[in-house]
Amino acid sequence: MTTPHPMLRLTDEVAQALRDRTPVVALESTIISHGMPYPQNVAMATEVEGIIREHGAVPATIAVLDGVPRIGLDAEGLELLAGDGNVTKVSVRDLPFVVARRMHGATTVAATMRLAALAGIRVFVTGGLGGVHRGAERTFDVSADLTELATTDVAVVSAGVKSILDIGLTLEKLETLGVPVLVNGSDEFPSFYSRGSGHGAPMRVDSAAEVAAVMAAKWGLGLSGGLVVANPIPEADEIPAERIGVIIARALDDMAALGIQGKDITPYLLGRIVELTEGASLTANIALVRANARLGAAIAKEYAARG
Ligand code: PSU
Ligand code: MN
Repeated sequence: MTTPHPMLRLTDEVAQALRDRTPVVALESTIISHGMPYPQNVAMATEVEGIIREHGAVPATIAVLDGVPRIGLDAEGLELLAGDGNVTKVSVRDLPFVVARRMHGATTVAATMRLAALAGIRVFVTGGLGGVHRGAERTFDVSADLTELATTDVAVVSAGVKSILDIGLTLEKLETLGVPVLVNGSDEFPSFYSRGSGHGAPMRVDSAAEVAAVMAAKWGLGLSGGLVVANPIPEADEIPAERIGVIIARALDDMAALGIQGKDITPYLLGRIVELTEGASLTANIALVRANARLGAAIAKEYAARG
């Protein structure tokens, strides 16, 4: 293990785990501050940390507090991110500014990957990835999550990407960037609320051990960068594609009418979908994060066991 970067602050639990080579799983914080309403967001964050511990790994929720990148948060830190409406959404381009200004920031997939890698963490669990937005040929709106996956050595477990994005273009971009896209236990790439998307799985795996083997092969060959591990939502929690499709179309129309742009797009759409489904989307979202936490802990254990 390399020594964690001096600008990071690790909790004792995470620092100890990294020294002992106990499996560690990183978690992002934009999903808490901008992805779900309060207080379900803090309940979800706390529960997911518990699931990771139950499955033999140490959780490290990542955020920036008072300008300090934190690897692992206590209950107070989680509450602050969940309840304070003024926490900034921080992707990679925002990190220097938020650190220099000593602000609080909730990290996206991209920024969380970067900080996790700096700390020496290789497995990261979230809900959904950012990607290529619909209409990107006009707006150029492609999430920095994709460019980060091209360069930073972290495996990211998600339930795929929401169809607020252009899933086909997102998969094309990941191919161009050389990012392996593994789908756990399915021949179809999942679309967050639904197990299918109409797009085939670029690569199928059926166990955490197989994922760990692909991670080891990739980095062993000197192929730097991340991996997408897409874990379809459990069947019992799925929202049928037709039903959520109508809701997403309506949310996109509402967004256009309000003229929302740039980094506010994803948080607006996530919030609007919760409103339009009267909370049903939130229940599904929490269920899929739980499932991802179980898979992520298992992958971290398998990867650690390879030595
Ligand atoms: N998609 C989701 N839930 C989320 C996000 C995306 O289904 O919470 C968050 C993640 O933090 C992701 C970020 O990294 O939104 C992407 O934002 P943007 O599209 O602005 O890059
Ligand atoms: Mn964007």
